[in-house]
Amino acid sequence: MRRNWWKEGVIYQIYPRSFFDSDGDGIGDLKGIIQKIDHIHKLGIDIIWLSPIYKSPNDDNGYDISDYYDIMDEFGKMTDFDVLLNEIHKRGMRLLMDLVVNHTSDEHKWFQESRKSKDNPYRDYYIWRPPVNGGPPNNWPSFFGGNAWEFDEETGEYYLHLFTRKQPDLNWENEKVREDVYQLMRFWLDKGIDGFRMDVIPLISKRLEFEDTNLEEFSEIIHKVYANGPRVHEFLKEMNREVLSKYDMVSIGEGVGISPEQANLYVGESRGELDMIFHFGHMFIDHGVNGRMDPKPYSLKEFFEIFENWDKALGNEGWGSIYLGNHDFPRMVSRFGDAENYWKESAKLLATLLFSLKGTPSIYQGDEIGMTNVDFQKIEEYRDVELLNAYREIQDSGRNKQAFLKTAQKQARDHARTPLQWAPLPHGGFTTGNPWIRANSNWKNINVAQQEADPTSILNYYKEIIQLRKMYPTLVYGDFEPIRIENPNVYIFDRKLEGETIRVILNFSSETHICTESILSGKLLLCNYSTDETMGRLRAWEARVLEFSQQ
Ligand code: TEU
Repeated sequence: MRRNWWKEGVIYQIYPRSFFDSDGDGIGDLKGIIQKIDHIHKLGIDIIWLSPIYKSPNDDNGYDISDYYDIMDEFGKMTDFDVLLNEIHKRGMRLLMDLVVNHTSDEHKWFQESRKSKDNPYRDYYIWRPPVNGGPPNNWPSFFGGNAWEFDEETGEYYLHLFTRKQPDLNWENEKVREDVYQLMRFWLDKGIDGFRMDVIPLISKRLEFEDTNLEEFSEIIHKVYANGPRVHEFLKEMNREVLSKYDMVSIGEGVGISPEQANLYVGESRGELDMIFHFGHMFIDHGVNGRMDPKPYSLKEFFEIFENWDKALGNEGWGSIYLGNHDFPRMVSRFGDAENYWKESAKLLATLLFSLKGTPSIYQGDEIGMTNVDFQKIEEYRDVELLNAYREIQDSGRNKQAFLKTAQKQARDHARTPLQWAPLPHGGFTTGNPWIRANSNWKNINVAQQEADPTSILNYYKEIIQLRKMYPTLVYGDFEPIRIENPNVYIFDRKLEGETIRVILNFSSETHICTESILSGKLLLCNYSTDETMGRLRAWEARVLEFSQQ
């Protein structure tokens, strides 16, 4: 398998709106990132993934782009971007931008033109269809509620929007669209960025018959109807030929809707398409038939098996990214750990999993200090269009709003979007103004400043385990070999490379576990408890990393 900087590096995702506000308007901005760049560098980060900063009306917080060639007003100017890129490169780090080209904003000039008339030169930049039986062309559901078609009075036709009605899908069948996309990619690559995270890229090729779907489960609809369309690989090969192959860069596909079996069609080294994939198996694990707001239980066995299936599927041919949180999901320590009873131990254990599985680790802003889900009590505190649309559907259908709000307290995307907590100051020191979204009330106890000063903090554990990963190529390139034991709450696996074995032992529970001596032998490299354990027991949420001498 080829060795690459993007396999050895660690990714840190910035959601600029909530990162740091430098001018007191309550919204994070580029100057704020510049001011805090050393927080990221000191963590040991190599690659920064920056969520969209392009001009946008923010219907979906920047994932609805109205001008790919300019910076969103609230975030600053292009000159600020140039300074940020230089500061990142000066520190030996790299920058990935978020490429959102499955759709644009309806305020993009292409769509403004497209909707003017059926013979407008931009008409075919988007997907228009006449009414069928006086209604939408089919029954496809939008990711964000309602039908995926919006009627436009001007020309009496519907346009497709898999997300909000302000995010019309681009028509990738039109080679002028593809050319314009490649052009904007070159613009940013020529400015010196180091790659793209490609938003919902498996959705760009549509099944043009636009037949009704009879599938119930939303994740099935994504997999079988929206993703992996007939020309998706043709388009990605063309993108690679026209753009990606001409730069020293990395391309990471947001792999929504891809199954393990399909992974290497996108990221196989010989495929000439993308380099890496963010897969969704574990992130959709508790999504019921109707998605995130219809949660279902799952077992740790299922959770671990997802990572094993993806590792097997990628093999030595492809490469994945390992993540447990981003701007679309609840906070990882609240979702997969025990934030109430074992906040510090479980946050560190999850970090140990994240940095020792095979694949490029990607951490999300605030997870390095164990930020938790937010304590919103009423719908007015939420900001996410996905949640607010769903709430409106609940209201219109007369369903139970309290039950919905209770589910939102576990499942909403806004949990990841509250202001990053920098200091024990109002709003966590994120802004001197009123934040666009309320800060978590626990900013006094959970913040960067406090944890920098505490050698046993989650922040300092992240620094240690990132350093460990850099010291041991076995943690990057080593084969991943799970070890089965009868206790379903304890996960053990080896990473093996050239005779060296690193063993990771994780107790995903508050129960003490008696480990057989052999499992625990080896040189202790890292443990998430500050006092060592001599009795061969694994304490609640204990993580241990051991090295076995060269065999
Ligand atoms: O996300 C697509 C996606 O799959 C997730 O949004 C998730 O499926 C969704 O939240 C359903 O629960 C990407 C971006 O990461 C997200 O922020 C955007 O809202 C979306 O695409 C549209 O651009």
